[in-house]
Amino acid sequence: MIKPILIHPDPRLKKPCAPVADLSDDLRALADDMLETMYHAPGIGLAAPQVGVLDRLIVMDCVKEGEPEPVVMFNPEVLSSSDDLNVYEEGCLSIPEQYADVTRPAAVRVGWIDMDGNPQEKDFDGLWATCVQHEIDHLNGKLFIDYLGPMKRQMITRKSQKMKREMARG
Ligand code: K1U
Ligand code: ZN
Repeated sequence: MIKPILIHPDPRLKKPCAPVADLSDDLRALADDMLETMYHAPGIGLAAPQVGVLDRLIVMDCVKEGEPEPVVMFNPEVLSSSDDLNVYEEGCLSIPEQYADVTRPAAVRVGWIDMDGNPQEKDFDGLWATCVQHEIDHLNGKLFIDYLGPMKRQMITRKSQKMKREMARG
């Protein structure tokens, strides 16, 4: 089922999310719904707070062409980060049509719990590294605009607020 995506500003996008204690069928169904919502948007990632659920769950698929590679992560954690940095012009499904350069570590090692409840660890680079950091930020109530200066952040917030009002009017 495709879920509505919250649009910034929304207090639920600023709250830290709770770790998932037990993997239930409801949480697995939520992960499936989030993947469907992400592909429909379309996007390359989605975090549970973006659909109003304050649990530590993200989904991603950064493959641009060919076979899809959906990834579901419960309780994802950055275990280590490279010293070298990468700049990418990021967007966010919760801040429609706004983009800005964000600098982040170019590569990260991430640990998480998979759909079967098994612990996983993997190194990510390129777009996958940017995306997984963006999604984990969502779980900590942080948006990509929080990396920008106050003027640019305020300008994007005003545009997003306007877009949100227009979308509500239909
Ligand atoms: O978390 C989100 O809001 C999803 C976001 C993820 C992201 C994008 C860019 C850099 C870091 C993280 C998006 O998916 S925005 C849409 C997007 O990037 C895209 C849409 C269609 C095709 C390709 C990319
Ligand atoms: Zn986002």
